[in-house]
Amino acid sequence: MLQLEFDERVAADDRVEPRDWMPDAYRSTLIRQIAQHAHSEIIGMQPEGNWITRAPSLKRKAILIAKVQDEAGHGLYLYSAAETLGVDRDELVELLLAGRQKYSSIFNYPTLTWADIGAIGWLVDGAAITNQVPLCRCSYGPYARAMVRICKEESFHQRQGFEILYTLGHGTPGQKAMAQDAVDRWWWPSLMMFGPPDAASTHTGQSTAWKIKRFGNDELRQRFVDMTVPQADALGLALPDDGIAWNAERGHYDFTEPDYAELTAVIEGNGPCNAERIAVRRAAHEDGAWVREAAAAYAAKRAGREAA
Ligand code: BYC
Repeated sequence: MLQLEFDERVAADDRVEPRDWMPDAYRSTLIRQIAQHAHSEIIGMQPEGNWITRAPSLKRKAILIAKVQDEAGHGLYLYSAAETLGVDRDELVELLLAGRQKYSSIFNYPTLTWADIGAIGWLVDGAAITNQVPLCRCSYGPYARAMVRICKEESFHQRQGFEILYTLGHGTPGQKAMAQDAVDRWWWPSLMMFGPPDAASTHTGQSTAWKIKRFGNDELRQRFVDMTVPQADALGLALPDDGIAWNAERGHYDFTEPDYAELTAVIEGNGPCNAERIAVRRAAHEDGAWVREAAAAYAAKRAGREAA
């Protein structure tokens, strides 16, 4: 009976809310995906945060600080959405630090030059928007609602990345070369963000049936390529794939698939920056212990005052 109500709700595109009955596997796959997503936002602050002190002007610095703060905010909405499923944020952070929950592969690559900040905004946030706009229609209400605000902010992030690359691309030959180098390095990892091909994906079938994911990994990757190729033309930068060509029959751009063996290696912890990212996060968590203790002491004192 409960299962039937749940199935009907999903079939009717109604939202599942925290107090509604849901299958255990639906709950656990949501916790897995939302936690991974939250961890990605928080770890994702590192590659860009590394450039706050080196941004080339006060205006660029202020914009980058705002962007990195937005990512922290996204992490908080997502941890809150995960908590509505009965898990604790502390528990999720411990799982991340113990290497038992994942975060996006993309944040295990280094940011070598200022142009990387442009490439992250343009390509990484562009891929994120492509993946996340459909999540605004996810069957689980709190996740879907969190995604609405996140996507609005990601659109601004993508635009600022485009603008950085446009400026560099129309600057000196050295600046243009720096922009091209960043695009060359971030293109393939950005394609990998969408996950393995559907044929090799563990969760896509069930997650799309439950309307957690609205589309498979391959369809979203294709959408991203279709959106990005004309933008690269507008930037005057090349995408590092000779296989990109308009296919009139399919109505899409053909492109070369990324190296999925590299994706697997990065997911398994063997990317260029995996160890550094987790070490920095662990240190930040330990450094922040006094804030959590002070907040807990304040809450206990307040609760005591209210009870008196
Ligand atoms: N990286 O069956 P599949 C951002 C894992 S933050 C790492 O297709 P699923 C931003 C996958 O988890 C961007 N792991 O899985 C922040 C699974 O392993 P488990 C983050 C990956 O869940 C700051 C296994 O491989 N976005 O935008 O159906 C600055 C098999 O995959 C990856 C999100 O998290 C990967 N790339 O689909 C700027 C969006 N790909 O869990 C920007 C929400 C796959 O069985 N998440 N895996 O151990 C999703 O949409 C989906 O979870 C995915 C994967 C499409 C990522």
